[in-house]
Amino acid sequence: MWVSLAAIIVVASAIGIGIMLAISWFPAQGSNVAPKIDTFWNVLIVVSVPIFVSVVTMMLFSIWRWRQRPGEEGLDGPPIHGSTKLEVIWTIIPTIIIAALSTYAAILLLDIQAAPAKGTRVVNVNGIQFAWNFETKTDAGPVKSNLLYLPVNEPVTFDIRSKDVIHAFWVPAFRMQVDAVPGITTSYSLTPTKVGSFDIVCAELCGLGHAYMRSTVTVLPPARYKAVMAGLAHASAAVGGSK
Ligand SMILES: [Cu+2]
Repeated sequence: MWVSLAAIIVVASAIGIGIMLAISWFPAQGSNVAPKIDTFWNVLIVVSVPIFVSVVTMMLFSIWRWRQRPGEEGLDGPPIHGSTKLEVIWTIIPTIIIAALSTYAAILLLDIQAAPAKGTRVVNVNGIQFAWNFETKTDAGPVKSNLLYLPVNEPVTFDIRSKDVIHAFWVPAFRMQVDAVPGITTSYSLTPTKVGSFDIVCAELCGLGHAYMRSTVTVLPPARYKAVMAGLAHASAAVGGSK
């Protein structure tokens, strides 16, 4: 009986892991951080699916095997006084799993939060109910815009601020997210690795217009980026000058 149960758990876990890994959970990887985050996610799947399958299998088996049959309504099971051995096992195994995953997560976090190299491009990200705006310095002058542009394969640091309530600056394709908190500057750095347009989303419920607090980041080849930024710098200067 225990052998068949173990076999069911092994087979169902393998199927479950296969299905979960086959699902594409996230948008295309758009930054150097994305593969690391996705690998971490896959590790979590491989570790957690067998636990889920084991618990559900044992629960269903117990319900079936030790269910109350007609005529047993008044009966009670034999008294149980606990099992030290079992309790030690079910404390130690989860402790090891949690400690290992936490260590992996901490190492990964330190890695993706490593200080940016000096001279890294800085984009000031400002959250406001209910929009994002972006400020950056370029060779052609300062640029202010509601759409974000970045050159591909060049590291960038986002300095994130809020003018009112707490927002969160999230580009799902980049995988990174941090709160925009009034009064302080939060930041993260990454390198966009894929040319294209990606969603920017506010990931912190910030009021009635939260769902509309979206923008787009367009990652461009460096030469194209330069041309676009020159045009925007011109426009920004014109707007500034007309005040
Ligand atoms: Cu918001």
